[in-house]
Amino acid sequence: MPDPAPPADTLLDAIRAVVGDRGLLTGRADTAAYTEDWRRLYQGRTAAVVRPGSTQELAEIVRLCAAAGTPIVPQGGNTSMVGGAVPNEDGSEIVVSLARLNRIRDLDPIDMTMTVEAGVTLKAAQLAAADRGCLLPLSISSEGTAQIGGVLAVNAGGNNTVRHGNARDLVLGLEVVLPDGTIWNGLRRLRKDNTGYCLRQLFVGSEGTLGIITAAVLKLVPQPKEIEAALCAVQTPEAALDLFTRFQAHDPAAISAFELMSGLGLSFVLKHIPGATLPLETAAPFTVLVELATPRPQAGLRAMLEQVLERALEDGTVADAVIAESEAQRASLWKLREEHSEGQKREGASVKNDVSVPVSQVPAFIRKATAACEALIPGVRVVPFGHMGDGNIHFNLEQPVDADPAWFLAQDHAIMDAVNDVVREFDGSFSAEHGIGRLKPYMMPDWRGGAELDLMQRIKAAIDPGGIMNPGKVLPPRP
Ligand code: 2HG
Ligand code: ZN
Repeated sequence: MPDPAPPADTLLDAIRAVVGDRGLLTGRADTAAYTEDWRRLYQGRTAAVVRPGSTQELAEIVRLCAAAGTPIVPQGGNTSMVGGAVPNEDGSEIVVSLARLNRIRDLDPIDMTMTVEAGVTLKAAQLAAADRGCLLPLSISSEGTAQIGGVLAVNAGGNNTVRHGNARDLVLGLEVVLPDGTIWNGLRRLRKDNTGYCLRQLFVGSEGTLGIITAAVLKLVPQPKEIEAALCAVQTPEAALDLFTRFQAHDPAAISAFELMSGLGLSFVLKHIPGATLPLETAAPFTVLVELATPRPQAGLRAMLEQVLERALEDGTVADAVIAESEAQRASLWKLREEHSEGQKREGASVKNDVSVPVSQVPAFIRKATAACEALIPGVRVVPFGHMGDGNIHFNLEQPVDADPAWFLAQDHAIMDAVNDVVREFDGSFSAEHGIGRLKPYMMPDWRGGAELDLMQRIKAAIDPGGIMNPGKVLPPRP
């Protein structure tokens, strides 16, 4: 069991000897930013934030903590939606920030791979790939802050899953510091490598509970030669699905994103985010942002987009549409989608449900879950949005106007349970891309109980027998 007492001064002295003064933050003012999540739902405490400058330094730190029984909370950009990267309140846990492991070790446009350290932001990795004529096909709203280590630790999904899969689909190799301080160097960049258990996939999605990812080999793809984006107003989620199937019928491989926004979510963005403007005549109950991309030159994407939209406008499936005429316009359409979390945050307190259902069931799910939540909390404002093309909807609930935010947040389990009951009816998942963190371990027995959870607990006990890696995250306490 990890030690619940604050780390001893002798441990902190030993850590300082490894990372130096610049690698160790101890004062409350210096550590504050690392102890709470961006929504301020969790406010933890820590005696120290360690910022190692190399994998070797990190391994030494982990060895020291393992010997002392001191728990470690690994942290990247601290953008977790589920409190996965913040320490608990008793001050016993040390935060390890990966931010200084920020080198791109290698990028090979022939192998189409890049080897990136954990602290590189996703945006920086994308730009480095683009610089060499490649695309790192993973895009999430927080990519300017989120770091590769955290992105892999939660198996982030994002906007391009419909085309390129989730983070785990892009990982060829990993370097990990294990809970006893051993460095596992699995940084292979092979497309084929059947050599026993696929260990890298065990760490991807484990949210720092089995070890700390320090570097990864990521797959790249050719940069698109044509990209087209359009914003389409629709009356219903059914119409959005209809539009999706029309693009699928033309060329499913060309759809790089198909994002849904509710009128309410969009109104929060327009109200709270400076510079956000709606290039459509009127706001609709739902809006789709569709993006098509292809690495083939002269593939005729624009013609295809126009053809599908003309037909949909004619038959009323789409009420209004605008096609981006420049990179700047495409970016401004994406801003409307990517600022949803921020717009919602500025509007008030919200309860988030990061769920997935089969794509074909998204409209029915939205209708049923909306009815369930409105019956549960009169006046609640339902804000479903997200990655419709892969079935991942952020079924978020905004506090009723004028309600007390604390009162509303105290209903979070009741709200999440009501939504999850509907998710279950549609054979969906209660956690699509944000992970389990601190928010959802209590759901695990219900959803993944029996053999599955038992196996997870046994894997955890085998790899981290001292229980020092990100305790309290992902897995519920053993009965
Ligand atoms: C997104 O898709 C993120 O923008 C955040 O996954 C979703 O705020 C949310 O619920
Ligand atoms: Zn998302």
